[in-house]
Amino acid sequence: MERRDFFKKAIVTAGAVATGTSTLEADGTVHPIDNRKVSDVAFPEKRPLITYSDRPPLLESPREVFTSALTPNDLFFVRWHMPMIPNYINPNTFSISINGLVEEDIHISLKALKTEFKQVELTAVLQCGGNSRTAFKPTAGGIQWGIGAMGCARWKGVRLKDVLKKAGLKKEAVWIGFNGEDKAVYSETANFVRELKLEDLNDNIILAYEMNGEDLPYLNGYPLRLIIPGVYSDSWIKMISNITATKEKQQLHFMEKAYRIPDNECECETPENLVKKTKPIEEMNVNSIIGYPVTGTKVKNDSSLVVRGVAFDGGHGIKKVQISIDGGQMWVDALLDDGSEGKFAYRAFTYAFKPKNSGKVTIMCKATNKKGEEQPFAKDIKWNHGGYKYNGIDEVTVEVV
Ligand SMILES: Nc1nc2c(c(=O)[nH]1)N[C@H]1C(S)=C(S)[C@@H](COP(=O)(O)O)O[C@H]1N2
Ligand SMILES: [Mo]
Repeated sequence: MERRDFFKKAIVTAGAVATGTSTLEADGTVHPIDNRKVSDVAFPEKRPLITYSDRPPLLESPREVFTSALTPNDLFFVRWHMPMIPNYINPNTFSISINGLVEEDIHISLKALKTEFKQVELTAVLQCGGNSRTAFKPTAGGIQWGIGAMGCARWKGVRLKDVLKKAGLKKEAVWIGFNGEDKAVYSETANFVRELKLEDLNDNIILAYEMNGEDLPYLNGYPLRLIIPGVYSDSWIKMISNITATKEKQQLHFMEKAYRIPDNECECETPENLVKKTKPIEEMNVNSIIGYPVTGTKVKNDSSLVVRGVAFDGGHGIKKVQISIDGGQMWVDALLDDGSEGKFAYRAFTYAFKPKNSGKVTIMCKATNKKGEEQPFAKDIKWNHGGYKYNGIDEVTVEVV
């Protein structure tokens, strides 16, 4: 499909897509980080999602999505920084350029990427560093995401390493910069450019053109994006058009100012005492989310309720997920899926029980990874000004009737 006039189409299809998806509508019952509703309108290739902005598109997946190890493309969250996103990409002429400290400046077409390089596939969680930011008190700067600025997909593409090899990196190259097709409105404003240190390059970093067996959705970076398993997605450049090798670190707004946390043991600070020395957010910490039931669900007394959710970390692997229905005093192991999607993927979990009393019951889930790291209680989460890396124990409250 040629993505012609993408945003024009958005306006036409919006109304049509919105009807018939009522199962995903939030019920409006309030949980501190769970009180938002899906929009009445949808973007092309997307079902209605929680919408923070339509230019640039900022769309969050509702909680109900997190019951399986793979997130459907049309329910996958969307985050762009720049309002100027091309509304037309021609896959027949699209190419990516590689320049800077390379033997030869080259362009590689999408077709050449798909046919002349080794194709690889892996499953990985894509999570914004600011996921669940709204749980930080006092309010931290940035989009007030609930729990749904994340998703997990099977990505297919080529190794970044192989593409760089084709251009021939010069010995002096230390940094690799990535630029997408999106642009700031004013030329003085920084574009969304990110860098990787060459020494951090590994076989799992890929340029992907497929997501869950289909072309990337336009809003998730069609036709090509970077995948860096295990780390927060701020460097997973979408609609990638250029790769530049340099010796010196470029002084980039989105590297030096944004997406950084205090460089101290607790990675924390207070609004009164902001920490000057900062570091990039990088590796994802251990986390888990309940997808079903959602807060406000009515469940029958003494009949079986199956709690479902997902757990993940930065690639060490999930050891266990535990459930508590007594406010976090007693914890019982949930059942984990077989883990066949690999160490960078969600582990889906289930836990069945029969509520024994009517009234409100709060269900909590807590993941522990193979390094022994476990999620802290929400009240013990330490603050940082950007509201990054939240991984407090998740909870939903149901009504037993
Ligand atoms: N070109 C481009 N790539 C980008 C961004 C962007 O603004 N422009 N945002 C990054 C951030 S911060 C996130 S969280 C992810 C979001 O990916 P998604 O929209 O596919 O969910 O894309 C990353 N890649
Ligand atoms: Mo992000």
